[in-house]
Amino acid sequence: RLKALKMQKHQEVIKMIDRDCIFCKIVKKELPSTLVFENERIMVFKDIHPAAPVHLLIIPKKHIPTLSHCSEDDAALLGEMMALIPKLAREEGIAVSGTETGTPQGGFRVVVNTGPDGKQDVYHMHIHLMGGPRPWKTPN
Ligand code: DGP
Repeated sequence: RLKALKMQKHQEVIKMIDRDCIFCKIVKKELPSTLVFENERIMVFKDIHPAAPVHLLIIPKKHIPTLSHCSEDDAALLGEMMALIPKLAREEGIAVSGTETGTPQGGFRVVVNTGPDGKQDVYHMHIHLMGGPRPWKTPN
């Protein structure tokens, strides 16, 4: 029964896939990516054009075009994506340390480019996690 339920969920996810979306193809593993984390709802992989020493993309498996298309119904998914960041940051060696002593070190930026004015290029919603020692490439 649990297996049937899981299959049904899987079918629902598949139905939501946009055939021409490159990130959907990464989700389906039709395109390769350097995978960092995956569960039933989320994938994390390395950006092919890194703007910082560490540059990861955190994406929902279901096709959501932009953050502007999200609603309260997506709060749990967005929260789960955001809550992954501290763990990813520790694993990638970019977590903030030293706040207790007054000399913080490390750190990162979290960016969600949204729509043309937000300079979004790939219309499958994603969170950029960028970090590592400066300097970085200048952002647009
Ligand atoms: P944005 O401009 O916010 O839509 O960012 C899209 C990012 O996705 C950009 O930094 C480059 C990255 N990207 C585009 N195509 C691919 C791909 O096929 N694989 C990977 N790993 N990253 C990609």
